[in-house]
Amino acid sequence: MLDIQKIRADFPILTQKVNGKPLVYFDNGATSQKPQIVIDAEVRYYQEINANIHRGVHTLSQLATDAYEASRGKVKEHINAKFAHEVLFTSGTTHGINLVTNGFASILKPGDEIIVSSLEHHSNIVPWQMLCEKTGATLKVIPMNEDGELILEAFDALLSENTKVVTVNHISNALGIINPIKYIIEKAHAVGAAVLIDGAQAVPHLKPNVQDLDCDFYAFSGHKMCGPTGTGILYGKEAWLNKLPPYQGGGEMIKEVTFEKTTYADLPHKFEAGTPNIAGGIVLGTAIDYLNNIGFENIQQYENELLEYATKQLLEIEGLKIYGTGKNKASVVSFNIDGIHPYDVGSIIDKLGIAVRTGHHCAQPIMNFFCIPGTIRASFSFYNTKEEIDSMVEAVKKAKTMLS
Ligand code: 7TS
Repeated sequence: MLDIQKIRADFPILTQKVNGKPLVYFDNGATSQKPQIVIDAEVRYYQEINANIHRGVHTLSQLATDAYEASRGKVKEHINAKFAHEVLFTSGTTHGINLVTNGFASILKPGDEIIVSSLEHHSNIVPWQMLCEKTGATLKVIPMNEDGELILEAFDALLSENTKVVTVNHISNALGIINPIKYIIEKAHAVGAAVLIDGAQAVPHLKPNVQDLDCDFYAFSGHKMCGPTGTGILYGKEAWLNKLPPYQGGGEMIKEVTFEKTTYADLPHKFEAGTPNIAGGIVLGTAIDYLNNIGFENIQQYENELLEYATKQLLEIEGLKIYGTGKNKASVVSFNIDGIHPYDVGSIIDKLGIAVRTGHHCAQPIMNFFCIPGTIRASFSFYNTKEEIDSMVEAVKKAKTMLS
């Protein structure tokens, strides 16, 4: 059992008032809040060891380098990667995906096929479309059903020897559906395709085990898991990272530079050109420790309770429809009220201190599928409470009355 009040005390922002009302923060899918320990670690880095990494013999540079590499090691353990050099620091999921699509530009050719799912965030659609434009490869889409679940028979039918890459999110940001990625990875590998999993929405809720999943790439953002913005990780299997060309050229990613020829550094540095977000990378490790101390099993169990409670309370509102009714879900509720624009509900409940996201959630194809302009999305974290859900439900009822 989690002591939620004790956990909430770790998050200074949660005591804020917004528009004169206690903040109810249900926009965790967009970014999570940060515990004091993470904020302190960021300050401490600049107060005590700020220096550039991997380049100085001086003590501070060594301390900063050690802390940065220790954090890489922590991430390696956390996701159960085989080697620390399979863990690349990025600025976030978007960066990680673009690093991979850029690499595949030199591998794919016309006639090759890339399979994405209909549940993707734009950042796992657009880079693949750009890659298709560059290479002449074709994009195929796994369809979904009315519950927001991927249709696996249709996925099976899309697979062929032309399939070179399959990419899906672990958890859908717009609907909260947890995808059967193990099945997808196995099937994709059977035709020799590489698999990238977009784990942006998964890592706040669960601990991915990349070796057990056997995915080729797993991308996520630090800011959605209590870490700083501008941090992220791309896990890639060693063989793939060796095969892909570098993403950006610059300092730190080279072995030797002459005007005739440059040779590239070994992993992971080959993909880490320039001065990275050093503080962020270090503090991401602090955030991971924080979450592991709470325990992902505890987090999941509690968030499931919140999900069930919110779903039940919201469905008591007449005319309210939830999108993403599949069985396997994370703590996200996406909904609309009959005849009312989601933006109007979002604006009114914001005045009551309640932060939800409204709109297409960077997943326009999902909205097109349901023929809606967007949804109201409440995404819960382990620091949220049932009382906060009650406040949201009351606020939504008020908004409904005002707008009907
Ligand atoms: N993939 C998924 C599944 C996401 O939910 C997001 C961000 C991204 C990729 C991109 O992550 P970034 O850190 O590189 O921006 N999702 C959301 C969201 O649902 N609301 O705001 C951002």
